[in-house]
Amino acid sequence: MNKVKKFISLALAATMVMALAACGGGGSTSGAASGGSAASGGDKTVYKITVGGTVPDEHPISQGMFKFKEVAEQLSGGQLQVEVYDNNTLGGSRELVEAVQAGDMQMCETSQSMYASFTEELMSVGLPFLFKNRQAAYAFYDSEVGTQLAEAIRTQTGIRIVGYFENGIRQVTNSKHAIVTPADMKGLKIRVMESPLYIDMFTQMGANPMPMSFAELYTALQQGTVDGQDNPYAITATNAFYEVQKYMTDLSHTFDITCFSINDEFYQSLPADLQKVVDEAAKAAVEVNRQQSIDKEQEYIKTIQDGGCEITFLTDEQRNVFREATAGTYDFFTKNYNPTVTLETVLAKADEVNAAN
Ligand code: EAX
Repeated sequence: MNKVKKFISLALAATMVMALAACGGGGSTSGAASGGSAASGGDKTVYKITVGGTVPDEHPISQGMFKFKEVAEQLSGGQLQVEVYDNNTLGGSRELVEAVQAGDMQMCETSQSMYASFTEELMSVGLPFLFKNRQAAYAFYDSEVGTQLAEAIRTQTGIRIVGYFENGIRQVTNSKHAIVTPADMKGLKIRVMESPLYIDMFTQMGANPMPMSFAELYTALQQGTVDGQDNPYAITATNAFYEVQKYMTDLSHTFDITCFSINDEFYQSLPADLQKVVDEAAKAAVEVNRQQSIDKEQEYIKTIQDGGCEITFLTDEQRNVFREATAGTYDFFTKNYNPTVTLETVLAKADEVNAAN
């Protein structure tokens, strides 16, 4: 309730700033661009951008968003004013995507899996063991297929993806025992993201998946409402899930992409030069996010281990047993979904980037 109220008052504040700026005919901020804004023709209207996120300040995704703020404000000479509210301050992933779609808020970051409630287009990228490593995944998203996916989402949802952040390679944790084979998953209540694909994947592995908002996850683990969860090292470390989980398995079942998104109507309403600033700032944000994700991985692993959570690193053969166990998730996808960016397109590109990386 509190969060909702806070969110509404923030959204209203953002609307008021825009309205005032529009009425005032610009020139209202001393930091307005000098000489750089060709397309806005000297119009110094200030646009406020509220960005909502799901992870703590120190996480590479939030660090990317802080970079976005810095670059966007600097390149726009203050015409873009960006406020970042990370760590679920404005709501969980679902609320954030809904608010951006409704235009109540301008931007957000959430896992791609959250888009399953809005469109089928991005679901296939959540299929198990699709990418060989993070470099292959980056190459996939930075290819024409990544662009096609973003375009399909934009036309279907009104949400424009301006950057593909690394959320990370997902690993499984639980409080009961080490997981080495799918048999070890039996009877474990594992919280999964609110996507039918993840529910199916964990069912195929033998677990009892429970979809739940990420915002409720720490408490659910602490209170034993669920036995386990899956998230990349970065999240398990920065959200301190190791405090309430004893075992982790480096399963690497998915590489999860986080969409850095903007309400498309808002984006289109910006003068062309400011649209370009948004694009450039998002690019800088993605660079920071990906570099930090790589640089800090070992540190996160150590934090988790030092925090008392034992990590099991699977051999390729052991991982292959999980790969075979979850092959049915591909059939589940084919039976239930028919996106315009077809599964064939996604799989062909995945094969290509896997071979090259
Ligand atoms: O956006 O829901 C999840 O487990 C995600 O990895 C998290 O929300 C980060």
